[in-house]
Amino acid sequence: MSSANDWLALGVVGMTAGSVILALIGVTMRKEDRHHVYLAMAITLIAATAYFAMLHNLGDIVVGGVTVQLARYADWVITTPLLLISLVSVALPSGKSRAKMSLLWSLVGLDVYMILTGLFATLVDSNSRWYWYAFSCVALLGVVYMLYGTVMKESKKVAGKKISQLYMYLALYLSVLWVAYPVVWYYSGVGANKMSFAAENYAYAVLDLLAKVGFGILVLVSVSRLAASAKPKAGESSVEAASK
Ligand code: RET
Repeated sequence: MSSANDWLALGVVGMTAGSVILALIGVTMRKEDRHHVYLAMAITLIAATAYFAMLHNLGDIVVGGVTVQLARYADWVITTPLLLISLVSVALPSGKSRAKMSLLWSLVGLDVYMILTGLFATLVDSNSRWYWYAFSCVALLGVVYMLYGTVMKESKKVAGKKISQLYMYLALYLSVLWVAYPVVWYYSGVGANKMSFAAENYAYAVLDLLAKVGFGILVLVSVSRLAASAKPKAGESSVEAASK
């Protein structure tokens, strides 16, 4: 395996197989917890179609001699907010946190800004691209800061130790992976151009699979464990039960 198309095909197969795995875990879960499954599957199914588009060069454009895959940014602008919603739905049980919606929308706003400024950095064919890159990186730092600061504080306050600890592990997993994206971008053809197109596609495919399928499995398995230990009542979600 070495060409970009091989890695894009891996993306299609991995995201599709990942969706099936998430569904299989999902059928073993309580119906009160299934919203976690639908969100996780929406993320992997959207990515599967984005990889399908990229495999067929749909949305590919050339900027300064370098191929840019617009389908990647279309995928990210939809799925990264969904990933944040998935994370926050573990941190803050609904009905308990008054701050939940404003925290969520601030995170989503910052995140969309991060992807759009990253897209501008990719489209601008001059050195000013590095300003857009810097704006995007600052937004990523803002997202990470909010996850460890405001959201963590609120989670400790309304959801207790068990949930806020689980949230911390999930946030750590997510942020370590997310920080690797600008590093790949930096070395790729649109950045410092020290990486081949195939290597760029390999790196993004591996990161995307870990950030979407890996993260989804982690969330579903964690919520299933809560269901076993927290003894939720009928109609009550396991996160809610565990946050008493
Ligand atoms: C770009 C380039 C500009 C600088 C920054 C970036 C960040 C991208 C991120 C993407 C995350 C994608 C995920 C996909 C899931 O599968 C746009 C690469 C900061 C953080 C999690």
